[in-house]
Amino acid sequence: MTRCYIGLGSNLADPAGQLRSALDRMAEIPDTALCGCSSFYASAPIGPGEQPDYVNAVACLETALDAESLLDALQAIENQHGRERTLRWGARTLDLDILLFGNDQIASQRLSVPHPRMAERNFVLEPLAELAPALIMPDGTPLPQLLAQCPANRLHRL
Ligand code: A4P
Ligand code: MG
Repeated sequence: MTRCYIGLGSNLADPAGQLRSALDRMAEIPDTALCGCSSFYASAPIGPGEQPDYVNAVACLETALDAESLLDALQAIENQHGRERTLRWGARTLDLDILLFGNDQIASQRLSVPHPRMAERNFVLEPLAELAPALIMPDGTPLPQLLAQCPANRLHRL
């Protein structure tokens, strides 16, 4: 089994409800167990134009799937939640990102893991630290060091 961390984000159509429903669906992914979820956080949007605030959280999964099969399952859940891919970093009903997949470092056509922008995003690092405060990144960097270096973006726990 591989322990992985999934970033959840939504800023459209009842964001907290989208996250709760996504967690229910994630608990049903085959050969996978949902082992925890952080608090939900409100965060200022990073991206183009005027957008509503996001609700963000991080969930922990234990899975026997490989990373691409897990991505397939997560993308199916995004699609069930009416996700439309129009503008990069545009507003969305549901975004599910694989932040970490065990200690793997993956650079394929479909996957970059660890998620390449997670170190700059307090809406990822703060909830991740709630679940795994002493986590060490695959490159050996301790999570508390990433948190200390992360730019401040408006964020509060809901
Ligand atoms: N992909 C590559 N690596 C991964 C990974 N580790 N996990 C590929 C998931 N997918 C990964 O994703 C585009 C493609 O990335 C996928 O087909 C997959 O093969 P997408 O979800 O369709 O597009 P996106 O999310 O708009 O693009 P991107 O670049 O992943 O965006 P980010 O970096 O996820 O940023 N502001 C706040 N406050 N909170 C947020 O949650 N999220 C974003 C999205 C922007 N601003 C935000 C937030
Ligand atoms: Mg995404």
